[in-house]
Amino acid sequence: MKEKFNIAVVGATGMVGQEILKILEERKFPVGEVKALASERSVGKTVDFKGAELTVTDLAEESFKDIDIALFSPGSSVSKIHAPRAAAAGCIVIDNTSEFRMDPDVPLVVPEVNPDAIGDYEIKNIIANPNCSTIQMVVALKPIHDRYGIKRVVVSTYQAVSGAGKGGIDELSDQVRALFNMKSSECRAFPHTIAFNCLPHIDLFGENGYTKEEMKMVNETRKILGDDTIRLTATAVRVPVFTSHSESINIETDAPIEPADVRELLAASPGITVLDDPAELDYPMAIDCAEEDDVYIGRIRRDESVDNGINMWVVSDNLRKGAALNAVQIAELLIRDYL
Ligand code: NAP
Ligand code: 3JM
Repeated sequence: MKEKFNIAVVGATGMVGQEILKILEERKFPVGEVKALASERSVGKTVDFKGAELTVTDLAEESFKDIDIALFSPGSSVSKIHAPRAAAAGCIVIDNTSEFRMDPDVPLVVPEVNPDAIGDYEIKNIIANPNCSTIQMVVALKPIHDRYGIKRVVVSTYQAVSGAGKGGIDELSDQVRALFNMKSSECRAFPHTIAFNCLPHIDLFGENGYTKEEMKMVNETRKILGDDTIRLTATAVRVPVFTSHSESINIETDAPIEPADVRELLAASPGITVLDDPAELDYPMAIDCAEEDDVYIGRIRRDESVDNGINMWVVSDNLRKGAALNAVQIAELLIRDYL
């Protein structure tokens, strides 16, 4: 293994890019040169890394020269053009957008679930990071699928505004301030007022009546678990929370399933903390999971309406495990096992 790797962070001024820089530093990723890239709007700005300031540049022909790994989060239309360019220049791209996730030649990876898929990175030199809501769900589903066989999943999400980037965070805080001052508030990042509201609408609607966000959960889960037979239906809801997505997940299994066994199984599984003591009012909550790495699971209980069923509540920091941390974990496995 090389001792140090040159890294480019594309979208370095954004919510995900900022978190990537923080996590590379926290986890002591063996970095050589680190390049911060964003749009023309940010040229000349600086971002912090390891106590120093990196000057932001925009994407150019030579941006990826001598870069080993490029972590992309600039939005799907930008990744579509620039990720293949970076890959052609010889660097390995880990892309956070939805652009390449369903490409059969691009591995879609959650390290706790399907780490071996990384081995296919060489086909296109691109590895895709799943959607934030998919990641925390599959971390919870994988141990249950392996032991009991999952037949069907019904999931409803309660997604934080930071999932919509800087614009989402600004919109919630601006609207809360405006409403308290009895002023009208604008909607830019979201289709309706998000302050003191819930919007059953994330990303665009498709012809089947589902949103793209909901269909990402269906299709990505099947690809990551390598099982096209799992039936899954999702409702994705934006809620006025800054950080962490919460999910209510109902699972029907082939084999009989007991809540106490599931608690034990999940507590022993990688990347999961079980927090499930209703008598003590202990269950995962968005504000407690912010800035944490694990997927937190509680409210584990029998679904009394079917023979083999379980309900649970799954919460994780959408910018960390849901995006930046998962991407850096992929990079860690890549350098450990393949480079
Ligand atoms: P954000 O806070 O709005 O940041 C967007 C970033 O992209 C900024 O750094 C921005 O630079 C940069 N950018 C925009 N247009 C660009 C261009 N033409 N060329 C180069 N850079 C450009 O959004 P975010 O929350 O960080 O999310 C960014 C993307 O990551 C999303 O669009 C989504 O595709 C993906 N995402 C993935 C996950 C996941 O993997 N699970 C989760 C959340 C988001 P400026 O500051 O210069 O505008
Ligand atoms: C999370 O540019 C875009 O279309 C980005 C939309 C977006 C995505 C996506 O589709 O890549 C915003 C927030 C995601 C995601 O992780 O799927």
